[in-house]
Amino acid sequence: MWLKTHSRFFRTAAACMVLLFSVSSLLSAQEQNAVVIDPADSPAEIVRKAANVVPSRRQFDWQRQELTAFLHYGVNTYTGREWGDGTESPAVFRPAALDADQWIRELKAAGFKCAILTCKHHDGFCLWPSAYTEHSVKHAPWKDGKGDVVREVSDACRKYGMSFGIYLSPWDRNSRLYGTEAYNDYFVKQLTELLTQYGKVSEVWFDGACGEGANGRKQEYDFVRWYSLIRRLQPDAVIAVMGPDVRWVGTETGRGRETEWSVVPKDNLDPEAIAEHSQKEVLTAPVGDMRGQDLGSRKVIEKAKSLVWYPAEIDVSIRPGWFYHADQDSKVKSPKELMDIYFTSVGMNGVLLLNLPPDKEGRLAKGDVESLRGFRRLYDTTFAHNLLSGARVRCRLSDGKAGNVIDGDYDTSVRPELKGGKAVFLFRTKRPVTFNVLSVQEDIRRGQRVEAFSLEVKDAGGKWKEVAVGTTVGHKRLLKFPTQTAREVRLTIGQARAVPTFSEIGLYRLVE
Ligand code: FUL
Repeated sequence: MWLKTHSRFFRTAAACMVLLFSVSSLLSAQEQNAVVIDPADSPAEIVRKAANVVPSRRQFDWQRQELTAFLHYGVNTYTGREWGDGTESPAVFRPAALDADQWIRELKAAGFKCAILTCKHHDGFCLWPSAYTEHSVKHAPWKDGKGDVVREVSDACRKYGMSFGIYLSPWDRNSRLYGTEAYNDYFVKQLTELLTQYGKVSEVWFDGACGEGANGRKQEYDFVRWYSLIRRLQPDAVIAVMGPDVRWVGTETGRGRETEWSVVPKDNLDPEAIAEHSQKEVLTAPVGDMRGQDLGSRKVIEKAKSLVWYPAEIDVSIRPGWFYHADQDSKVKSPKELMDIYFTSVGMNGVLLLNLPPDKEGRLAKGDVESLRGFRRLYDTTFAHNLLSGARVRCRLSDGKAGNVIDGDYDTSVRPELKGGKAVFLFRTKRPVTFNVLSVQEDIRRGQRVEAFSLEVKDAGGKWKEVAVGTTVGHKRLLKFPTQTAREVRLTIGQARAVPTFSEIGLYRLVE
């Protein structure tokens, strides 16, 4: 089923691609998240350019959230399907005790920063009373047709200080307009409702699926128009997946890449457009298959025509399906599995988008809530205290104070001096510490630069022993290794594209 989803995603994404356009919203010089590669650029110049591509403000804010949630909810919750066909009667939508407050309260308590609701999935049923279709909650028995799930979720997000995001499926198997130019107008009207009537929206998630509509026709999506509408109405919102700001990691397993570059080639960018509007943002829809293992190595960027900051989002469901199915109650991922996913998503320079599907009653099911709470307990026990805090830190620095990397504050950082392309941080703790996790964070506002690093501990005989190696770091890289006890550890940056800026370095103990 999921493989099918993937292949459909890419077949249809390819068919629905939009090439390029530029909009006039200004980026400051420091916020340049795209660069043109000149055919005459030497490999060293290309590496230098890559090292200086940085996230836009909205991409940076998005990345710092680390944990975001998906809420798949709609007629499928009641029909037991994953993809509705658009013929479902609104009468099936009858939650007995819809409690959006509970969804958001639990997510907040688990450390999540944003919730993205499927306002409309492929079946076309709208969870808000859209003025432009009858296929919505306004014809559902729930609250006598006066209900609005989007309102309840966005209000709850505001109440708990969470960001709110929308999933609006371009593929609509209900609308009779689908497959005609009028559908793009319809989509713009629906987007406008969602972007203007529910307060701040921080993420807009576009799926690549572009199947046939009720009349057997396919739609050519007007992504260009949608993007510019979003930029105008919600300029801080990132546009994800079939969007220019956030890239789909390429799996739905919760696993990113060991080597995850946020700076990748985007060859559909028009170099002239970037050069001409060098202070302006250039937007594109994603092109091609970005599921490969190597998206941004030196070998790959050398062949690029342009490079952009395009970070990975890792979407995965807490259950086998995206929507709630009672027969999957025994297949909810355990706290340990969620913790593993944290390591392979956030810990691999990505943002986790974990799906929690509300059940037929309209609540997060007991098992899901228990797992979520268990995950949080495990997270807190592991990461509450950096075992390096209070340690003596030695490093040849070009900027900042060495202690900045262990002060728990992402905003204070250091830049080591690179000697022969390498840098070493030496930590000496007051007492021996026992750990099995290394956490390293670059301040990505200064670019993503580390290409290789390793961790060594000094053993009882005074010998250095390597315990972990990694490649890229980016916003966060977590490495697990066999438990060590030591007082002296050293982190070596073996290769970097330019002088990296480190925000935080930590050692932790994960008890599984
Ligand atoms: C896919 C959709 O087809 C699934 O139903 C789900 O919404 C997932 C997040 O994206 O492409």
